[in-house]
Amino acid sequence: MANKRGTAGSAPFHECLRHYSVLILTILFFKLSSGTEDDAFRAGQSILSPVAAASRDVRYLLYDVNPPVGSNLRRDVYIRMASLLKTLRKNGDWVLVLPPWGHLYHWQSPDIHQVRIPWGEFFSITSLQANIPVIEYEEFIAESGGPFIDQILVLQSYAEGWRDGKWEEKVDERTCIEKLMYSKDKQGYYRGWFWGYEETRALNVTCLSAQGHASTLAPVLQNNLNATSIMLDRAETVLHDHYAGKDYWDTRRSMVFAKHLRIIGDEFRAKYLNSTDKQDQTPYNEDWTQMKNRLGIAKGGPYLGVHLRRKDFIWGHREDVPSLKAAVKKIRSLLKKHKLQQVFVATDADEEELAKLKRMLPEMVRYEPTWEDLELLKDGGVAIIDQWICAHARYFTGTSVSTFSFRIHEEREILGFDPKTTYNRFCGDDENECEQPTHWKIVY
Ligand SMILES: Nc1nc2c(ncn2[C@@H]2O[C@H](COP(=O)(O)OP(=O)(O)OP(=O)(O)O)[C@@H](O)[C@H]2O)c(=O)[nH]1
Ligand SMILES: *[C@@H]1O[C@H](CO)[C@@H](O)[C@H](O)[C@H]1NC(C)=O
Ligand SMILES: *[C@@H]1O[C@H](CO)[C@@H](O)[C@H](O)[C@H]1NC(C)=O
Ligand SMILES: *[C@@H]1O[C@H](CO)[C@@H](O)[C@H](O)[C@H]1NC(C)=O
Repeated sequence: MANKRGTAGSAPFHECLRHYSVLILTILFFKLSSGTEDDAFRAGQSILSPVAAASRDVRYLLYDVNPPVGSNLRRDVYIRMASLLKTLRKNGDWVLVLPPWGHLYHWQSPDIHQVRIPWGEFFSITSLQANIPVIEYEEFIAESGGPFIDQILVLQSYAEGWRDGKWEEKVDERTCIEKLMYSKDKQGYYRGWFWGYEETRALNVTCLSAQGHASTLAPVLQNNLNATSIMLDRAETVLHDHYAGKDYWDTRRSMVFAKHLRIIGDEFRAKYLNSTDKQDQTPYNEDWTQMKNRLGIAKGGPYLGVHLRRKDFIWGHREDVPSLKAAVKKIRSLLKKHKLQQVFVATDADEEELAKLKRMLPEMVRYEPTWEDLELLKDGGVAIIDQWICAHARYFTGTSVSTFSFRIHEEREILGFDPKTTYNRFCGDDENECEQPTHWKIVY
């Protein structure tokens, strides 16, 4: 299933190139071959793909992040890698391989299989491809000749820190500071965590100290001519080329949620929140390149959207996160202020806190999937549906420095909401200066 979906979404960017190579090869083959058409066909099948791939000279960029990194920060790292890929493509035919989802700390629903999840389950692959050429990992295995990665570069900081406290951009091959998460097998290949694909091996692993923007890595990758496929591990180490610039927003806009998740979110809005794009003035274009909603045009559905991040955010006793009681008080005051009757709550609260919240705020609306829905959508899909519904609310308030809330801000920016209705957060009970989130204005 996963494989089929991935293959169906093959990159239009390199598709024409590939056809071009096939054409040349076919011509070449018929020139050289003196056999019958049947022979030619059979022989052609066996020689075509490796030669075609070689003639195309494609190079693959793979990446992964530190395992504890949550899904919403992973979405941010994708944007950094997309920038790097754009830089690399100025000098070669590079393709980004999407790291399968899975094994995430926060995805705790029991008894459901949550590894080797292709990006197509959460995002629209054709939308991503309208920004940069991307392929799913299984497509990479199929077209690159097997589950082998030529070179892994583990990104790390500099052992000596910043010299003289002066920050500069630099990249150097260095000995590994931490113990490698990869080990050699009997054949001399490197084994490790490759998104749950146990048969994947790497031919070489080295460490790279890097400090700076993603694109500072480009020369290192370009000059490593022996490696067709290069994986950057700990990719979160490098910074955005230009945070919130045009390139950032182009990539962010291309990260369109998978259609089935948007449909479920829209049906929920219509059924429980009296919210439709037409009434709410939140027109959506399937083609993100054609979507440009002026800020302020979106009205949003007649409900308050809330993201209430709990779990580890309260275990650490952070002073910028409210108690449930204070959060409910704030919700009630916002409902009154904005003359809204309904509140949609997205939260990762545990059973105990959820029961408490239900007692204090019995009228709240939540998206609660059945077990069957959950098995199909996974924790990642449910989180996206929560975000989608929050993104369509007339007024939204989130949790301080939660990347989950940040991604909702961006979605609302894309939909064209007045920033006043978006960049809001709960304050901690005893927080003196409750600084509100920054408005990162969309750039087209
Ligand atoms: N369905 C749902 N899941 C949530 C919600 N809030 C948090 N989660 C889950 O918890 C994870 C939170 O981690 P992140 O996505 O990284 O966002 P974050 O809030 O910045 O958390 P950290 O990265 O741990 O600092 C999400 O990916 C979800 O899996 C919510 O409101 N609804
Ligand atoms: C491994 O990669 C490093 C860095 O690119 C290179 O110097 C070294 O020769 C490679 N080793 C092998 C066995 O290919
Ligand atoms: C690339 O491979 C060739 C032959 O396999 C080898 O001689 C050369 O040292 C390699 N270069 C690098 C940078 O690893
Ligand atoms: C739904 O919203 C529309 C206007 O947006 C309103 O006319 C209608 O009465 C609402 N329906 C309910 C059931 O609240």
